[in-house]
Amino acid sequence: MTDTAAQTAAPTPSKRVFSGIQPTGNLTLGNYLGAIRNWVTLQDNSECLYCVVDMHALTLFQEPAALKEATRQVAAALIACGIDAEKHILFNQSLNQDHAELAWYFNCVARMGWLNRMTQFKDKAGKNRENASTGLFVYPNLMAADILAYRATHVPVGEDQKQHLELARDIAIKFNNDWEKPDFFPVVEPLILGEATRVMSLRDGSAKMSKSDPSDMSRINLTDDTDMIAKKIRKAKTDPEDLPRDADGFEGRPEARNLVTIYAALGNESISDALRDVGGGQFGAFKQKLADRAIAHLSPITEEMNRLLEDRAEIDRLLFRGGERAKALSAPILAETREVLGLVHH
Ligand code: AQP
Repeated sequence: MTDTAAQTAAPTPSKRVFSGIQPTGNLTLGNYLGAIRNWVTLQDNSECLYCVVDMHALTLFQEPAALKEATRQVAAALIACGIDAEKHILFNQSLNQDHAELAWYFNCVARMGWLNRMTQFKDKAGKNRENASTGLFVYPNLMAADILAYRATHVPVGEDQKQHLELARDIAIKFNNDWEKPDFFPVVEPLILGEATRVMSLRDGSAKMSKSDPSDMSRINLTDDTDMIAKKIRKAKTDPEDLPRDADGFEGRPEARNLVTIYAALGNESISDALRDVGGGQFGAFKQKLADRAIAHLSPITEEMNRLLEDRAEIDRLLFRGGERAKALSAPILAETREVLGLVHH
């Protein structure tokens, strides 16, 4: 393409949604309630791009065959949950290299001090910071690029991603200011929706439910069968008291709060409504109700996911088509960005 005018990006719709998920293992109930369920709802009134962020996964070592398999599994899970890959765009990140290019420009915009404050880097790098990959450190710059390559305006995420989205806002503002292009990149809005914005581990109410937690009993996977779901809920950590009658009674009881929050979110009700039903009862009976609700909700998803996984080539084709459509949206935005930065590109 030699004509930059022809590359001018079409006006972005007033609401364009982007969000991503790492193929680092089986999706969990936390991913589902904190993010994916909201992704599905947003499809009704917005243009949406959903991305399996395989390049983000590489910030920690991934065995190649497992990464490929997890990418297909996550794509199948998203479709099974209700993501419409025809009406909207579903793809894996590495299919569109514009993310990586824009991330480099953002590496030159974001400040060391901003990244040094990121709590997820501290959590994931642990005590051995010197040995963490540089990719893990600049992860939030790639995340900002994922979003801003499409000038997306809204990003549905769980509570844990709030700090990264603030950084994406700071990058957009600094870019627009430094190159004196007000509104070049939108200042994105996080959408943190629903009752279960931070689902906690079933073994420890103070730790986030996470797909890479070494203990499988800490989480419910979207691939778990009904017996496994029931077993994990039965064995979930609790305390010796009965359930409280109102939310104030959760003080100092993170496990009770977590299980009731999951119960409420699965039933599409508020925590106070859920407590009207189960408050004051014993954990044994409550856990049975929770297991019934979780199984009723998740079994159809698991079934559909397994059906889709019978044809992995079709999943690959679908992701590839999504990648082409994503690229068509980002290419003109990247062309404009190069022009703003002063890169010769004709
Ligand atoms: N426990 C959770 N409760 C609510 N929301 C959650 N999310 C993740 N865990 C919870 C949301 O799911 C989306 C995708 O997350 P991700 O895969 O990009 O990475 P993550 O946040 O680091 O999730 P995990 O499961 O903990 O992955 P690993 O173990 O690989 O680090 C995001 O919107 C996230 O907020």
